[in-house]
Amino acid sequence: MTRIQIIDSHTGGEPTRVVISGGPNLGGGTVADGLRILREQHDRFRCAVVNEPRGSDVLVGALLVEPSDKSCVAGAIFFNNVGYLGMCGHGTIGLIVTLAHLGRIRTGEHRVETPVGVVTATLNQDGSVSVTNVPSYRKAKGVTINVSSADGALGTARPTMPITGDVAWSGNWFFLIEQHGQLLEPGNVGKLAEFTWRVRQAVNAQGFPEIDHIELFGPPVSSWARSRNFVLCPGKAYDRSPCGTGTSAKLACLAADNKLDEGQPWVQESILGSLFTARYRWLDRKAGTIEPTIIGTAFVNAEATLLLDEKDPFCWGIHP
Ligand code: PYC
Repeated sequence: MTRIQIIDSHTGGEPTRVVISGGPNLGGGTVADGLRILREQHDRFRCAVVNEPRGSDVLVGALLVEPSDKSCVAGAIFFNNVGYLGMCGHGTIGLIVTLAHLGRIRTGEHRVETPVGVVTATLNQDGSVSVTNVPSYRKAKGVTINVSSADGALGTARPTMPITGDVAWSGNWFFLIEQHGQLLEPGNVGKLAEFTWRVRQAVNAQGFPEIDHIELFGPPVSSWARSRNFVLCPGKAYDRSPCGTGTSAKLACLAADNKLDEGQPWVQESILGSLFTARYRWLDRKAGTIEPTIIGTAFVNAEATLLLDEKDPFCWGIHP
């Protein structure tokens, strides 16, 4: 019987499962090397931790590993129901609150090594966490793709509609859309997931195979917020939080369009109404590269040990 010790939390409704012990040996190199070994040699571990019957499509895992950069308090590899993330904003907030829960860190600044670089997370006095993300930028503005329509008569070519968005990097790849004709309401998440999945297929097929997240924007409900979003994650689940990397990507686009000044707050509302406050500083104005900081709150909601019994036919999870 293999035992895996976990701590669950949620950040604005989006769950994070931190694996604190029982993970595979990843060789002791950089966290980027560790991700490669985990993906190539131990992918069933990812599946066992986050997929059914122990998890669900929406769960994001964070495997705590030894950082190669000794200025870091921890290394983290983030993963989901279908694969791995470069960075995860809500997951880093959950990880920091989990480390504090374990008594491993106190309030103040902590560095975390991720596969795409070191991020800085500050556990604030009020319990919130500020995450300064990896350098972020907009790669392409106003990209128009042809998205197939949901319905089409059987046996006929499906009609398509043009959708325009921006492509940005913020630790993951995003396609960000302002004009989409969709209602961003919790009761509409099924339709939104279906629409954004078709967008993802189109944008991947039409020149951007690397894009793994699709983000829609609309008017907020909260008077504090500047915008509401809906973010489709790579495995078809939607982000319950405003998405840390998605909000970073939004800031990169706002900065590039001169729509938000350096240091000014941007409050991003999720489809559920949870909020992140974000700011950026320019790293290279000419190249359009920013350093985003996202502030959010997480709550620990479970401490558990996962049991992996090889006799169990679903010991290594149910593959989607
Ligand atoms: O907060 O960056 C994020 C994130 C990515 C996927 C789910 N959450």
